Amino acid sequence: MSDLTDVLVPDVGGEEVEVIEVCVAVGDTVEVEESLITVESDKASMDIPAPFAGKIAEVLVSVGDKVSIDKLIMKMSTAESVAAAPETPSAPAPVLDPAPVAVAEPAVTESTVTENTVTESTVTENTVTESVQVIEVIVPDIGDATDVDIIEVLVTEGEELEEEQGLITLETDKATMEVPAPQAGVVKALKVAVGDKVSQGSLVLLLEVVAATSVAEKASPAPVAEKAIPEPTADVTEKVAPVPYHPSAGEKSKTGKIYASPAIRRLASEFGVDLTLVTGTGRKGRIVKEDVQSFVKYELSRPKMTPSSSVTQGSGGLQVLPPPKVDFSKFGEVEEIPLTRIQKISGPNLHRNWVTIPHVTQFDEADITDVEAFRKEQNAQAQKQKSDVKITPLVFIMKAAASALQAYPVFNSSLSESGEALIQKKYIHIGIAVDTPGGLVVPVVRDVDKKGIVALSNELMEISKKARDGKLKAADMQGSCFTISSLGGIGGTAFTPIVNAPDVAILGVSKSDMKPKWNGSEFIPRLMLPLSLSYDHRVIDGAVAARFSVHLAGVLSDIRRLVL
Ligand code: CAO
Repeated sequence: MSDLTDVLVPDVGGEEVEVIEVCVAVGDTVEVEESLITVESDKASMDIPAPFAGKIAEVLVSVGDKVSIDKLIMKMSTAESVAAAPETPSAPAPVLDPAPVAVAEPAVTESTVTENTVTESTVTENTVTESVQVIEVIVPDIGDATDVDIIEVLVTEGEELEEEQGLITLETDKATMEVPAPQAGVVKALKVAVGDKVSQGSLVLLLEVVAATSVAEKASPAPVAEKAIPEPTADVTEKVAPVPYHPSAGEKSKTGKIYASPAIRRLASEFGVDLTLVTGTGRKGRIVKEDVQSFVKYELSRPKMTPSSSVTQGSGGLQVLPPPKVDFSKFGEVEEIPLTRIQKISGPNLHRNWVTIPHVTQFDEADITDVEAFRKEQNAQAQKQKSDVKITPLVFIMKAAASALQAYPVFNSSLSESGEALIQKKYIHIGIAVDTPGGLVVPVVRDVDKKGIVALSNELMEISKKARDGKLKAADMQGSCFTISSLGGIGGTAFTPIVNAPDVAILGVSKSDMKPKWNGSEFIPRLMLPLSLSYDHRVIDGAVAARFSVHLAGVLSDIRRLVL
């Protein structure tokens, strides 16, 4: 057919590339430079744009095809070419990202562009002429407002603009609005600055635009210094809120591929946006600039919630930086080991507790010399009686904690959901942190205040075994009022445990150590147990925490108070 022009793949670097998107369909009308297909090599993705404005007559490639230079991809027609054009293959210049590739560009010899003049440029195809024009962009109808402040100039001289890209932001006492580019082009001269006052008709800038015209159109010269009046993008009667991004807006690509031009990919990479998370609102789910912008706005304003970060604070609240991306293999051999199921569950909980509870840790020591002597005696007797019961320091600490919880009930409370009341518990159930091969779990020993040392020792042995065998049920880990994390069997002098919400406090226990203590006349050796009491400072005051700690240490130091 004589009215159709072949569209060929331009020089894409001498290699075969894959078609990852066909952006048009038969019957579509396209503008010059509008993307026809997007191709991707292992180095770059690039758009193959329309060499002229026209209609798509045939599409000869599909997604997944491999193409290279001079491959016929489409046939196009223009209204003008129907009458005048001989068929000549066209090789449009692709838009490349990131590395430019030599392209067989149509020769464009741009002549001087001056303000308010029209300059003709080259014939690029046998059928199409491109003319470079400079147009004046003026402030559109902005209602009754006059002398409106420019609060932002969004472009610079020489900048290449897309159609509808914001140029300036105006602010009246009623509204803010953006004046967008009426068409794509290059800013030749900016005529305004921040702080200027403008009204309808004020000159904003001179924009150099390229217009495709047919040979026939060329005969009648384009008007000198066209005035381009953009539509303002905001209602002037109201302050405009930022465009909210809605994750379900637009279409997701059905193939799972990202449909975005190199310019959009570049923009996304500048902002660190993962395009797989962006929903495209363009044709066939194509991601356009506004999609990236609204995604960024949405991400900045929304509460953060990721598998490793359970922080959920409202807008303007806590923001958590993403972890740094490091390729460790650059520095030596590595192996990726998945987190255990327990770690995946407990990690986000620990993180939430760490960042949402204002922690304070009170350190203290308890003299357990007498208790330790008693414990050893009990264990020796049990051995003689061939009993399996083994008493560790932990059960005494549990009993002492139960006594302190009774003496200072605020430690035996939880904040209500509203955060405006305390739920005071009348029972004393204590969670015990147990180290298992799969990770940390916290089974709960109930009614600690009502149980004796031997019963508690049995129960502790039982739940520790169940925990290590992975046999704990969900109910075994619910209902704690207070938690104890004992690292005393391992070592260390102190640590700062994380409060186990909804508890309001946790006791960390480190390894006891024999220390010289002054008894008023001499130093005597005493076995001292380090205690680290972390508490939620929203609920517990420092003075109460110190008293709780002193009470706890006092009970642990006095065997009579413990067994009573
Ligand atoms: N000071 C000195 N010795 C201590 C001690 C202390 N504070 N606490 C325990 N010991 C001794 C015990 O007496 C025992 O010694 P013997 O075998 O000579 O009698 C030995 O250390 C081992 O005790 P244990 O750890 O088996 O028993 P436990 O009752 O003290 O603790 C349990 C039980 C389940 C709490 C513990 O095994 C455990 O898992 N601790 C780790 C908790 C944890 O990981 N916390 C961190 C949470 S944050 O990540």
